[in-house]
Amino acid sequence: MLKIHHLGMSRSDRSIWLAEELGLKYELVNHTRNPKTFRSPQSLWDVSPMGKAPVIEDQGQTIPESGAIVEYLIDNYGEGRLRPERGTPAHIDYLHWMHAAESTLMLPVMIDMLSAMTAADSAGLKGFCDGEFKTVFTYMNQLLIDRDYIAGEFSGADIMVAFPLMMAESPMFAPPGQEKGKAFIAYPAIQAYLNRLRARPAWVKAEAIFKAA
Ligand SMILES: N[C@@H](CCC(=O)N[C@@H](CS)C(=O)NCC(=O)O)C(=O)O
Repeated sequence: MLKIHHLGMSRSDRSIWLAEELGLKYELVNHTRNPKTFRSPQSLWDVSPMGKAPVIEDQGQTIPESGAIVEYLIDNYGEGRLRPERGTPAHIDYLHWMHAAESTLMLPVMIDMLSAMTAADSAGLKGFCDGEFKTVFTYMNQLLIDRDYIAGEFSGADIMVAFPLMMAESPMFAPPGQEKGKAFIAYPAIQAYLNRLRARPAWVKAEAIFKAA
């Protein structure tokens, strides 16, 4: 059976949410962060080559990296669901956002978070993050005025982009010109999109699972 290794407050939320969207049977294995360093415990290093969450085990294979896991589960168990048809513009959007989620979108979120956590903030870093937030949020907001989901229909790309967007909503962040915890006041289409995602039954179920873990 599919095994999902979960670390609290981590990208492994994506794997659980996707498994719920696809109606997959899986075993959840919980790992607890070191309370002082917030890093992975040895138990996760024992299964994950770089000690990172998420990681899954399926059919004798160990698969790390949340984007790879999302693509693997959809390719193998999606039966055509959660992925636009290849050769269509929607499929290009799907690939774009599947990969932008952990790069263009996640980079300023991570820098901002690490700056706050380590008190290593600087005007240069803040200027970089603010510019990146403005670029990516403005573009996403524009796209989401005309579509309900980031590649048209709901897909794995939404599961990927939701995580950094939800991180940016955290009270730790204050993207350009906004109060902390109110990241999307100036981007109402993104806010409406997050509300739509949070109303999905599979999200509601997954959120209860990873909060209880
Ligand atoms: N790009 C990777 C990032 C993996 C990653 O950094 N995971 C974090 C949790 S979100 C982690 O395992 N942190 C604990 C540690 O590095 O010790 C992915 O998307 O899977």
